[in-house]
Amino acid sequence: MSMNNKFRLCVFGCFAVYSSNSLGLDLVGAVPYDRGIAPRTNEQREASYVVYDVLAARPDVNELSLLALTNLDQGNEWYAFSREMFLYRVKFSDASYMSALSLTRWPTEVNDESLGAFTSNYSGDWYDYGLTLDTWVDRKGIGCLSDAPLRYGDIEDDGISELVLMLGDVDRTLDILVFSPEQETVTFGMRAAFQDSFPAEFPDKAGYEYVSEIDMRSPYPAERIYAKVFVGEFDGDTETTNELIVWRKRFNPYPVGSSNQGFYLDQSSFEHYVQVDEYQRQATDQATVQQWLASKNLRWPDGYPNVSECEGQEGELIPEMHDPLLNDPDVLQ
Ligand SMILES: [Ca+2]
Ligand SMILES: [Ca+2]
Repeated sequence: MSMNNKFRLCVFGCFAVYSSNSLGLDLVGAVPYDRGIAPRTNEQREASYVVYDVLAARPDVNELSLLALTNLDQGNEWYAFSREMFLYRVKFSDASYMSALSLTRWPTEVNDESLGAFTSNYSGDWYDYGLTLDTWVDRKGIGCLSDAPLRYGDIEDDGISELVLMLGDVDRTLDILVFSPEQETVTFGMRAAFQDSFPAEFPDKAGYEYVSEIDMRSPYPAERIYAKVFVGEFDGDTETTNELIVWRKRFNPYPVGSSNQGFYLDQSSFEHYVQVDEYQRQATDQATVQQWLASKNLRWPDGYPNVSECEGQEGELIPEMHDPLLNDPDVLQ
């Protein structure tokens, strides 16, 4: 992530530039497998055919589920991402298959018990909370970020590019994964959003104006959980150059009969990560981490993801993550 207050995205090889008043990851979209509609260079076009043919020749690959590919604008190795959550690596020069990685949620986040309330629901395991990529016509992904699921960029400005995956199960979840080609592994992952919130059909019976999708008449209250990531030097230790702060918020609905409408902030979390091989959570206490953000005047809207890519909404703050209905002064400008 650069500090130049620019948000740059190139979803279809088009290098659109969105200005933003906040920090943003400088990411470029991969070349989509869209039958050649989006503009691309001759090299990208040729590589898309070569990679497709290499993968189609393998019985263990469903080439029809390929979504996008990139070589991170350098070199001979191309990465192709499939809807089935595989990241394939193919060498262009001799059309050779190199590897496949089945992507999962980041174990460091999943296994951190202190984050359970921020990354999953409590109303039962009624759908898969793994990685899913799904968009419906009437339920676009959060900020429409998962419309361009494979991107790349140098997130820490350390001269080495990473792949960044934006994976959403319609508007229920948004997971962000960082894959290091150098280390051949996922180095960071974050459940940026978990939403399960619908207006109750029978609020008096449910006890809440907003309830879980599991059953509109059920007593399960809605859940809205968001996370933002900040990149920079925070701890004053020049040995640790690649640092991340993750700021999470969990919102619960007010009960029926409350004088307030909408949601209230139930819990927050401030985590400090330092890259060793992958990013590792530090023991830094949360008040200190919160103070680091405050001392740099970094606010909730500054954290990534922040800017919507939905049609007609481009460059605006993602509405769900900055919603007045959350009754939280942090999430507003
Ligand atoms: Ca980097
Ligand atoms: Ca440091």
